[in-house]
Amino acid sequence: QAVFQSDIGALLEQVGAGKESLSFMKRRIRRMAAQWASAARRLDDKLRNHWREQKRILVHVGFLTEESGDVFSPKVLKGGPLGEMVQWADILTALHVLGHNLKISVSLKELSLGVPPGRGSCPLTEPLPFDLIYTDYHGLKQMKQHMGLSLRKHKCHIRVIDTFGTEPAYNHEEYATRHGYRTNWGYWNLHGQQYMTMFPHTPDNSFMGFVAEELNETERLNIQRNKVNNMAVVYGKEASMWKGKEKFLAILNRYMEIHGTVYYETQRPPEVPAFVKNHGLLPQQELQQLLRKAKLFIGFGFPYEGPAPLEAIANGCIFLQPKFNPPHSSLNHDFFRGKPTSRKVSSQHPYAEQYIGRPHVITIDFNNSEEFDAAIREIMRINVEPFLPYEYTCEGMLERVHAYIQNQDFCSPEAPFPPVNSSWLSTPPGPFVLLPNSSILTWASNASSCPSWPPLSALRLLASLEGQSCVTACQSAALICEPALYRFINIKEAFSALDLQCDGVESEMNHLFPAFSAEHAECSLQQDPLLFSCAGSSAKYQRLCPCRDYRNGQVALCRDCL
Ligand code: U2F
Repeated sequence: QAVFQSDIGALLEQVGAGKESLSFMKRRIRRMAAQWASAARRLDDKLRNHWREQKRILVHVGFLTEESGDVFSPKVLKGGPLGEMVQWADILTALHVLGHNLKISVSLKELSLGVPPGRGSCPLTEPLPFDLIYTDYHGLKQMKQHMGLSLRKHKCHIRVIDTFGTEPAYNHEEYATRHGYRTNWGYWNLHGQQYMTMFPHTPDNSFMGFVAEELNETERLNIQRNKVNNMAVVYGKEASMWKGKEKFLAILNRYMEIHGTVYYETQRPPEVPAFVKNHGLLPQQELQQLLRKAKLFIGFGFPYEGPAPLEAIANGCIFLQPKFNPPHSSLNHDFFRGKPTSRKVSSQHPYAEQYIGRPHVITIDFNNSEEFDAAIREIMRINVEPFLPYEYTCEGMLERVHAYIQNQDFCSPEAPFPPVNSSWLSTPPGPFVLLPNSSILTWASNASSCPSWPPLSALRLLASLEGQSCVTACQSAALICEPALYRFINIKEAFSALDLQCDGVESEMNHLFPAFSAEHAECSLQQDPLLFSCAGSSAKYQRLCPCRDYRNGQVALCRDCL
């Protein structure tokens, strides 16, 4: 059984040393230890009667290995990306605090150290001495090189930490190759939910996340007392992120004192105007202090989808950011080009825009100077409280990771795709039941004995509009698309339950299926479960969507998921 542990000594020792990235992660783990410990106590109380199995877990951080080139470590103190390091530090802490048996590897050499003595040099051969392996795309490549064929056998144990997400159409080797979805990141034929993202970008992947600092009552009061109404901090620790932003900075400078945390060597970078008070790159802790005083945290479009806006909002800032019209994506923007997703990024930080919103987050068209000017004046006028969504607190992350570890199963032969039991399809009452006053169908209770996570009781079936994805269709019913439940609705009875009359039923590999084509009165089922996908739409199809409810502040989990 896994027992919560709040002492982080053993974890720090395992993380090792010798790289700036590791030092950054260790500082973070130390700084947040007390917060994790109290979250663990709260979760322990909440889960009191749950048996939690202790897992043997290998964490292989591929992007930090020399063999992958490790471009991140040398930039830690120079304004390079820290988001990934923040996330890995938090993943390690969460797994440790949950009481699992961890092995950490940041080099190919260490990858071999996990082997019980006498089993050869690679730990990842038979029998696999781990229940779970957390890695990233770099690590996956390395394991393929070192495990050869056995990777295929063991890949159900793997979880890939993947910042921006991977959609099923890109993940499926044959489909990606045939339909132009091949990218350099690969087509690994994993289950979509084995990819774990930094934000809940797409329900096709699992949302791993990270944490931000939480405030106690005294800190909250102090923040309210010490807020400086005309103080702004610019989001962007690298000078290039400020390039071409003179116009906005000049407008902002009319109203507010502007602070920056831009890395520099000897002189102020030319991109940062003289009226900006530049502190240079700050240690995380000092950045938090600066954010506690500031009223506004302003983004100029890059970096995309990082942790800093959540930290700013958690410290009582308002986050002002540009809307992207048209949205940025791998189809039209260099940064996303070649990434295995066609997700449309509607602003610098869609999570902040869609999940948090006003008054904490204001998303506007920066090309409209009047709107920009008005937003700044509004920000100086309004008061906001510090805010952190539950899913980004330590307790929220522990709860989510716990639920994944105990329930997600991509290995059992009957999971994730057991055959549909024909008795559930019998009529009356049939597998689906219409909820009163609604067009959403729920699975009949006589099927609730079917083992599934999320449980079948959470399933709500609906048909999207033509041209609408299941992500959007479920959202518009205040639900979330749940790819793990597709297998239950990939049956012809689902069409009739929704009053969609099929002249013909076919089964094909297409990431939009199951779907209905009104023009041909044709019902199409999905042939390959790996292609079940919430993302994707076509004007030709109304898609069938398995939606579910979610917990307030914890979108990854349905109400009955714990
Ligand atoms: C994102 O990476 P970034 O590292 O650019 O993300 P940020 O939001 O800027 O912040 C990461 C952390 O850097 C810290 C801050 C955040 O936790 O507390 N920091 C700091 O310690 N000192 C400072 O002066 C300023 C910030 C994203 F996370 C990556 O996944 C993407 O690859 C990248 C590009 O889109 O953006």
